[in-house]
Amino acid sequence: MSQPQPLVLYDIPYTVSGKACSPNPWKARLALTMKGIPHKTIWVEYPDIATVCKEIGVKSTTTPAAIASGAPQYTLPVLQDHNTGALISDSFNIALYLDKTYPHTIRLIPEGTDAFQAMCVDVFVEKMLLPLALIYAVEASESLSPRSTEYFRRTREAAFGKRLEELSPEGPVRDAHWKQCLDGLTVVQGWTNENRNGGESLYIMGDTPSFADVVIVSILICIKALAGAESDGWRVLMEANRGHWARLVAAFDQWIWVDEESTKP
Ligand SMILES: N[C@@H](CCC(=O)N[C@@H](CS)C(=O)NCC(=O)O)C(=O)O
Repeated sequence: MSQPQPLVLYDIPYTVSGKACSPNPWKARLALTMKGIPHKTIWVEYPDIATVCKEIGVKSTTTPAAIASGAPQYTLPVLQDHNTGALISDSFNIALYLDKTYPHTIRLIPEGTDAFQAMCVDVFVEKMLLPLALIYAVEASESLSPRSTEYFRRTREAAFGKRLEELSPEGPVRDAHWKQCLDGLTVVQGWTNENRNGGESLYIMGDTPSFADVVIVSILICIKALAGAESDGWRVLMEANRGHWARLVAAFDQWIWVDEESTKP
């Protein structure tokens, strides 16, 4: 029998330490590290994503922007499994695939929770990712290669109809974004504590981590990389809800690593 081959994760290179700083690819990366599945990374610059996806023949994904424009949208992460021939786009689909194909490892989407987990993805985007993406849009664009910076700025400014600097200027607008994010986190923690009848619960599903927690941790660790561990923003997030999110990130620490020797695009 031939040796199992490492899976291949397509991700976007940032200039931050460890290179990985994109929340959606991080969801797939954490899914792989939590399951202990050997993998390597192919790094793809933003303007090359569509070309690479078409070349390897992966399906386009849908995003709100894609639905609005009607154009097919190609996004990362993409996962390629040479052991089975599978080629999958969309982080949720990747988690489903890994659960099905590698069942003797942590299950990310426990039996019967597909709808709940999918709902969590959407709710967390609205409650915390969107305000944080606005607050950190400039830092995100400046943490890419020059080609990707130009692409990121051009596409995001076209989508929002504003310069990145105008999305969350310091003052009342930025304060409102922080309030939206922190209020959102408080609501999510309240739901989590329903597991203990109002007492402290670390994971959305109680005792075991699942994809819903992966979504939150992926967003948080990107903010840490963009803003810096010493930044006020990171401190605010880690102190929120009496350190709940700091405890969640600490619990995931064992799985937060990047295979730095990975393949070039
Ligand atoms: N629903 C997809 C969304 C993926 C997504 O939006 N990825 C972004 C990077 S975080 C991307 O590849 N964008 C491509 C572009 O902006 O052209 C998933 O969960 O994987």
